[in-house]
Amino acid sequence: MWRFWKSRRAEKRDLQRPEGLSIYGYPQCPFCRRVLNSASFLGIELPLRNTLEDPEHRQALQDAMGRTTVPVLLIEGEGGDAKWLPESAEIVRYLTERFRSPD
Ligand SMILES: N[C@@H](CCC(=O)N[C@@H](CS)C(=O)NCC(=O)O)C(=O)O
Repeated sequence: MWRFWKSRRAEKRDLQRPEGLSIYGYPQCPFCRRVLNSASFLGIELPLRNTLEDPEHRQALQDAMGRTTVPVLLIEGEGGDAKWLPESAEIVRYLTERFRSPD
């Protein structure tokens, strides 16, 4: 299992980049890493909007959530609607339900 996980991470080419999903957070945050690792395990790569390095991302998060706690998954729909999903466990649950391959 570990080897498989590592190889999926290494093979960036194989990772899908789903439209309309991005993660607000930063790599030093363990909860963010948990989400990014789960995404990688599921075979997807999410753009990271780094709230430590980019004041615009931090401000966007503050405006949307009223706070800057990370990680938060931004889910943007085709019609321009946006849903902000906080809490690493909830984000992992959402990604797993959406991207888990059928057994
Ligand atoms: N229960 C949250 C905890 C998230 C959390 O504590 N994030 C830290 C960074 S690792 C944070 O954003 N702290 C700053 C703040 O809450 O404003 C989760 O699982 O996502």
